[in-house]
Amino acid sequence: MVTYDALRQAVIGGDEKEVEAQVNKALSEGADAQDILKNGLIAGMEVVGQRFRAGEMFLPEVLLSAEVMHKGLDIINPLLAKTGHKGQGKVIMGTVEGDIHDIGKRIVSFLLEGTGFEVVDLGVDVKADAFVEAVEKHNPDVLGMSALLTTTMPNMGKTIELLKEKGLRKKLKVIIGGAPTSDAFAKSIGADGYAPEAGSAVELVKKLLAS
Ligand code: B12
Repeated sequence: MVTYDALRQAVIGGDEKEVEAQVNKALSEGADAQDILKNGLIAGMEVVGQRFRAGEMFLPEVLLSAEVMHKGLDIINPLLAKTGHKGQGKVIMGTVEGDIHDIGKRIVSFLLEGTGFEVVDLGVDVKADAFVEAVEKHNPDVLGMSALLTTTMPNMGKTIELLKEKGLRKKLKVIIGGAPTSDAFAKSIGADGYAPEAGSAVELVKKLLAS
């Protein structure tokens, strides 16, 4: 059986070469790409999140861990696509205008991809009209918006209003997240759902698409 201890430690320690070596080792031992993502890369990042909240890790270390996790994901991404895992639906993700925080949004995107969703990540500082253009272009099942600043949260509502204006709102589900947002805020702007972290974000998307 493949174990992911060393891979998790390499993510936590921000060791790029070791992450790549451990991902390749797991693959050569026959591990499933989705398993590597969930039990190695994301599990390592979860520890980073816990340590960061506890004040045991600092920002530059968190950023480094997120970066090396991405390197590991680059190796398995083509395999996730190849195994036909992408059939669950399409999700557009982005951080709203004025906001460049993307660590949490990327984790949500990784986890959705690892669970079989096709994710179009628009990046950070995404204006309402750019979200709407992307919806017109990609025709997603779900639009996910992230905001980490209280000053940029209102831009989520702006996007929803613009979707309504263009007659697109009913064609998709809209979900939001990011530390300052909440269930009550989601309701107040007319979003379909809110999730506090990446695991529950995946559950939320599945639930919304099943309803
Ligand atoms: C890292 C960080 C940065 C980095 C961002 C790097 C990057 N590439 O993302 C840098 C240094 C660039 C930065 C800059 C700034 N930051 Co900053 N930053 C943070 C910090 C320390 C951590 C955020 C983070 O990554 N958390 C870890 C991730 C994993 O958690 P998360 O983002 O919450 O995501 C999880 C959930 O929220 C959820 N989720 C997230 N998105 C979504 C989306 C959907 C659809 C769903 C369903 C779920 C979901 O799932 C994720 C995974 O579980 C926070 C403090 C904190 N404790 O939150 C401050 C913080 C957010 N920053 C803050 C500020 C003020 C700023 C600056 C304005 C500072 C300045 N004066 O320049 C700038 C703003 C720049 C801008 N225009 O955006 C404040 C915001 C205060 C407020 N109330 O608005 C905070 C809270 C710090 C503080 N206590 O003052 N920052």
